[in-house]
Amino acid sequence: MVFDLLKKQQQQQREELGERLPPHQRLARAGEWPVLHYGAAPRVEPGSFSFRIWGLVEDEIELTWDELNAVSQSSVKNDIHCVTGWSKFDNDWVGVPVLDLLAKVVAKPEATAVMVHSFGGYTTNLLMSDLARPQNLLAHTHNGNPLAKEHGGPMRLVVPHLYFWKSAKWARGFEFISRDQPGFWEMYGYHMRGDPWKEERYS
Ligand SMILES: Nc1nc2c(c(=O)[nH]1)N[C@H]1C(S)=C(S)[C@@H](COP(=O)(O)O)O[C@H]1N2
Ligand SMILES: [Mo]
Repeated sequence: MVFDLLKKQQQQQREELGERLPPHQRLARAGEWPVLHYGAAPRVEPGSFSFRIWGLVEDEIELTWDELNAVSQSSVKNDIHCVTGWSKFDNDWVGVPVLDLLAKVVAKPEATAVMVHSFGGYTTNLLMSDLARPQNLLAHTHNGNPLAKEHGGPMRLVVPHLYFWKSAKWARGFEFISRDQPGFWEMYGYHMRGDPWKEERYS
């Protein structure tokens, strides 16, 4: 009797998890947040920080830390899915909504993709339709704490519907481009888009 109940409970848990866990992902241990990046973490100080949008835009913009944060602030809760197989549920982020920032520029009609650039040289590509989404943030706070340097502090991009390599740490700008082109990991064989629900891991 008790055993049946337990089995039923476990089954229910697996089903609930299944709805949130993309194929072949496993949940990171509670409190665990792996640090993954190529090369050394760059030192980025809010005092010398600037965020630029350039390329196929009518007028480029370059915002200081204060100007960027004055655009607007919002909170988003989401799940992280890393292509190496771990997922982390219920991340609370605070930062600048990408949509509000994009509203500051006028894209040229041929701008269909974006190269995201980071301090330190990292790049990753996104379709404009994947960048211009209400859930995307330039985040400076994670679970109530300033984003740690090793996780991309003072600011990283968060694109929750794609694998986490698209969420560029130490983000410094968006370059609007006319044709989707591979960024850093994409040149090494990672998928151009990276939808975890379709398991777009490598191409
Ligand atoms: N600037 C920069 N951002 C990056 C990377 C990187 O090498 N450099 N790695 C990506 C990859 S592959 C992953 S899985 C996540 C890891 O983020 P985390 O260290 O906060 O878990 O950052 C992504 N953003
Ligand atoms: Mo990754």
